[in-house]
Amino acid sequence: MSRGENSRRLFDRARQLLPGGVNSPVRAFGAVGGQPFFTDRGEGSRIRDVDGREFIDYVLSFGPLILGHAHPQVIRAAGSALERGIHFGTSTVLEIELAEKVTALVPSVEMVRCVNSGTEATMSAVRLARAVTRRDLILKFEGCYHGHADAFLAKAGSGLATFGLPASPGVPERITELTVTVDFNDRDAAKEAFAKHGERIAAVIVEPVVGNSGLILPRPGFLECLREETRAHGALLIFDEVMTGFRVALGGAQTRYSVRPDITTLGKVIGGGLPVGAYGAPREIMSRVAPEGDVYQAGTLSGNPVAMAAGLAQLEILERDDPFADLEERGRRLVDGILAAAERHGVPATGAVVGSMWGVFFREGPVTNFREAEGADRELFGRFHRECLEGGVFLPPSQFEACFLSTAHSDADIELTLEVADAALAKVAAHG
Ligand code: KE4
Repeated sequence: MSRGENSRRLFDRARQLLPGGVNSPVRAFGAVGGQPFFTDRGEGSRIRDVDGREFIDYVLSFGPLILGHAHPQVIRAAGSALERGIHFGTSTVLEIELAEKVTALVPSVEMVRCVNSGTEATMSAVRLARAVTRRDLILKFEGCYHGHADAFLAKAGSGLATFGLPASPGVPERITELTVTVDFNDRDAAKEAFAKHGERIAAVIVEPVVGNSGLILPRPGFLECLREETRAHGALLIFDEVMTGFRVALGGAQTRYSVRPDITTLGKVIGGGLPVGAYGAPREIMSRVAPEGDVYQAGTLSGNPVAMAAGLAQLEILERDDPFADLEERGRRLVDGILAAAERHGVPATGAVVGSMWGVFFREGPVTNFREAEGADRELFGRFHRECLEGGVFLPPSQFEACFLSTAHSDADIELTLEVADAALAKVAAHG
């Protein structure tokens, strides 16, 4: 197996031109160590790097590629759109067709606006919620990631339900003072935040299943509590389904958990791997968005026909096949197999599965919020990640990321992955 010389040389070149050598921080493998690799091509459940090494891929571009890499129907759809021109600065029928598919599949969404990233979707959803409610405060949850807009780069204040502090230089304190952060799955904390700030809260924004702390499932009643509290205090409930949309069920987490948000944000799967985000809501809310309404939001390449075609092709296949039960069964086999191996090798571990998302924490379980996720053994996760990579399995390069499955992952892929994970755990356990 090549030692990754070509990736090493490319990374050295990249670091001269791109901050950290990457266009998104997680790709630099800072959380797991080792040499980040450059991918040459992807096919089905696998990717091949520039040194010819092949990996079974559980990152899948951090969610979008639920049908695996280079699915023939997705490639054909995008290629056909491409041959007719890349973008026109006018509308195309593909934008209507994608909107029809999203509104048909996501129960709470009657109208939708496409943008170019999940961050654009969530920042636009917050602006819309502030306009509709004429309030400024946002309530979010520790460990939930909603993209890199200033409002979201807030960490919890000193006391419970106090105003946020900047989580990054360059984010003004007066912006994060408008963001209150409490623990995910903590109903009392959410209720206290409403008791303290209720009449000023424009919206709650939440990942209904957290995929950005590792995978953390909502406790029974938690999402219902957010629905009740927002309704009681005249705030809006935003489900950030950029990751969970079309990943945990065909209609997203709101279908799986039977809780209807006021605004839904989407991304990843709906672009088929091309840059697409979206936000949607009932007509009375979305009609406030320009040019029908007065809430401004725009984007040069929003609704790009090539991206619309790729996303539509994925959604049509998901709607036809509804593969989520099968994906969840494979995820369950993966997690159960890894946990059994961890037990055999004396490594504390806990895990979760929902739809096509799965995850393992190296600590005693369960993990119900970000603080508990932080208690996992991240150094051990880093060694496990590197050993799996050596064995031909690519996991997300951070303990705080969810793992993904695609319809292209075969039973043989699952079996091989469990063999690699067992060997990796034997090595990390021996390392002490
Ligand atoms: P983007 O702006 O990266 O397209 O989407 C932001 C976003 C919003 N909401 C949720 C729930 C998300 O998971 C994301 C982005 N997810 C990360 C994965 N942890 C993207 C990977 C990356 O940052 O490179």
